[in-house]
Amino acid sequence: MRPASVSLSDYCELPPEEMAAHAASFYDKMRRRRSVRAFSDRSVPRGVIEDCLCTAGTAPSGANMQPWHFVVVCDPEVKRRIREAAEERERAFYAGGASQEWLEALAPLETGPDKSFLEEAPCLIVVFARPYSLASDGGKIQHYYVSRSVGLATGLLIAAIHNAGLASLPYTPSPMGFLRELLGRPANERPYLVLVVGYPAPDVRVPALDKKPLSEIATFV
Ligand code: IYR
Repeated sequence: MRPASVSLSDYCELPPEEMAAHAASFYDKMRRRRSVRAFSDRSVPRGVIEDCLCTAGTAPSGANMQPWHFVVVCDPEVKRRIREAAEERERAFYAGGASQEWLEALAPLETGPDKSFLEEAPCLIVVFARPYSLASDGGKIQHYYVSRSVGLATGLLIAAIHNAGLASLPYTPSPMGFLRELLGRPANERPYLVLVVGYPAPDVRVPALDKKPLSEIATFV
């Protein structure tokens, strides 16, 4: 039998200067992360992706239900089908499905219906949320705070991919229900986001965007 609780033996306190150095160097690493929309076709090591997914799986979740599932797509034919279906939806989005206000907000990103990165990138990690799971007797087990939990896991995944020296793009076709059918996923899974992963294309450019300063994103009480 597993014990109900164990000691916090993995916790490691750092002396204040080391703590400050760790915090600063992690920030320095993370502030260099950029979403890219053009990838090289070089393949990525499967073991690296597996470790990054394990990192994602360490995320906290409502009642520790871990309501996520990650489908890693490297097969060129499946990537082609995802691109085709996504571009069909994007054409409708850019041709009037999206409000004028939304399109104006997107303008600085210079996005459009062409999603060639879905085929170029070596690896698409399709993140699914599981609102419930099924017990062995077929009964539904409710999950809690599902989208918050999956968001936390996805954030860790993005950080892990960046930490490994790979680039990513969080991509959300709208609507994205087609991913469930296309990937043959069960009824208790909802597509959440596609994380496009690979090496950036050699000549890639990214929008000149700034992050808000600390004074705008935080208030100390
Ligand atoms: N899914 C579209 C639109 C889009 C929406 C948001 I919010 C973005 O931050 C970026 C794009 C697309 O990928 O083009």
